[in-house]
Amino acid sequence: MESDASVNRLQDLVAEESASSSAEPAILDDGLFTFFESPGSYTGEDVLEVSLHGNPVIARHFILSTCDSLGIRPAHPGEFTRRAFQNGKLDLLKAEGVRSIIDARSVFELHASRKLYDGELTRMISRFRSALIHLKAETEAEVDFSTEDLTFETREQTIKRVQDLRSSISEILERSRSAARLSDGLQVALSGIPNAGKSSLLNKILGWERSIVSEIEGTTRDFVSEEIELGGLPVRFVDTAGLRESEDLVEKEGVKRSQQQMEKSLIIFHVCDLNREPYPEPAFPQRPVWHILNKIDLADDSRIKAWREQLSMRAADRIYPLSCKSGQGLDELRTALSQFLKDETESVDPFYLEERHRYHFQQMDGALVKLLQLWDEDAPAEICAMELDTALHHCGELTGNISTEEILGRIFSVFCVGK
Ligand SMILES: Nc1nc2c(ncn2[C@@H]2O[C@H](COP(=O)(O)OP(=O)(O)OP(=O)(O)O)[C@@H](O)[C@H]2O)c(=O)[nH]1
Ligand SMILES: [Mg+2]
Repeated sequence: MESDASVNRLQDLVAEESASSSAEPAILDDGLFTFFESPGSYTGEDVLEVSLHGNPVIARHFILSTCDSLGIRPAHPGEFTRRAFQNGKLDLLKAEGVRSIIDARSVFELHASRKLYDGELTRMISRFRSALIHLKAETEAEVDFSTEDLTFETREQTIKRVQDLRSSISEILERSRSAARLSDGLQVALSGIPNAGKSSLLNKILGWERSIVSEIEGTTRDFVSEEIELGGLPVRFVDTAGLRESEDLVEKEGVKRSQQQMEKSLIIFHVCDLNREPYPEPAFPQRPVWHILNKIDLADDSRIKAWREQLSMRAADRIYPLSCKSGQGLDELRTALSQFLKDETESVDPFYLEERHRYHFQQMDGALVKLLQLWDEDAPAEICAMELDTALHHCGELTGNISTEEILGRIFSVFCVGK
């Protein structure tokens, strides 16, 4: 809530309210009023924060109704951050960073979002902007002075500068693609014949009974998936229907879905039933396959050896004997998976871009491609300058220097209330 007058009136009204209602004790609760003076607050305006003891009755009857009578309304979703943006406390990219920090599902995503909030993208765009302004000034100079004054070498250097800009754009787009792949694509599919123990393994990994386990073959008919954080990364485990030939239409569909889930996964856990003689393994898509030799509690060493010999191992494949019943071997599997994911993601320097950012970067790049073409065709400098204007326009849209009401509304409406 804001404005000095409202704050003073609020304090008076709370005092009056307590004094006037003789049936109620004068003091109902203690609260804390924190005043943030403009421009030092988050929004840049005077802000009074009221901290109460979380009792909804007190909040509703004494604070919210008092606010209401003073004409102070509840905030819209994202209104505080929007005001901060409008008062120049943060740029649009930083405001979007606030949201992705709130939405981050893992430490990995938090780091990537932090870069947006800390202004890495803002700094990069500001470099793009100065380079574009520089190019524009030179192009305008061409309009004013004749081309004979400019040497061929200068044009070559300018082309190189545009090409450098294009490579920076493609690098940032690629980094954002890897970040998206990592947060969407860290999936592990649990596959294998019916009754091997896929659902038991899913439940053990999650630590709760997510999937139905039974001795009946074909218990899981559709896939069941759940996401957890492992080694700071979001990982989705998908328990699938047991792979077997079937005439049953529902089961056939389940097997088809299992295949699709395997295709989408980074690794496949092939769950084998050590209680049985080695049987031929199903055909897997080109992914690392970790053979989980389950039910070691029921198998002797010769059975484990027979299984090890029978499995066809490619370079990336591994074997983990374990028991979902006793829990033996599960920690080794968890540690190995965390390490594998860490190795997979370490080389990536992730950067989150929203769809909106990607769009403007692509438009900027498109304008630069056109500019190079126009130079190649010796087009008049005025026409070339127009492409630079387009690129500069998209730069401005990214940081929010140029933004329409509609775009701002869309960005801030997805925030939660109070942010
Ligand atoms: N002794 C022993 N039994 C196990 C182990 N893991 C699973 N089981 C049993 O094996 C049976 C099948 O387990 P599920 O987890 O339902 O197997 P599934 O692979 O999901 O089977 P479908 O859903 O039919 O494809 C159940 O009776 C489990 O209790 C284990 O490590 N040791
Ligand atoms: Mg199952």
